[in-house]
Amino acid sequence: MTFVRVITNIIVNKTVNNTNPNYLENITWTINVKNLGPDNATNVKVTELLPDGLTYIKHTTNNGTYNSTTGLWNIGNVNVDETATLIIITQVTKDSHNITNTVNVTSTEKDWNMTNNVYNLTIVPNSTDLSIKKELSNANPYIGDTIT
Ligand SMILES: [Ca+2]
Repeated sequence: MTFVRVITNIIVNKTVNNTNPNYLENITWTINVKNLGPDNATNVKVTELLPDGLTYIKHTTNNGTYNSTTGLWNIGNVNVDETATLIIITQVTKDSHNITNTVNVTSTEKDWNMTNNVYNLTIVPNSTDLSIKKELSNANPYIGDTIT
């Protein structure tokens, strides 16, 4: 009598359409989860909790449901060579600080390679320092003064 052990290799990755956005700009995150096998995966769950500085706007997915409050993307089954995609649009609500967005994936089956189950992506928003403050020729103008 032998037991056949079910083994999968789920991988997750993430891209963003702009790693150097402006303050209050909307940016689009794309998260892909793929099953490299050899077996099908069930109860696949992804944690994609938006960090401070990213405000949720909307999302779409081809598989499962995403809850922006809990950050849980509940995919369910991912068969071998299938890819599930989640696209999230966020607004950048923090400037001058790096923002790291982490995602990780789990499944019921044993994943023989856990190193590709987590993906971090960091964006660097532009500073909102108003250049006009720095470039005023006269920082304390009087009424009638000409400021260049
Ligand atoms: Ca894996």
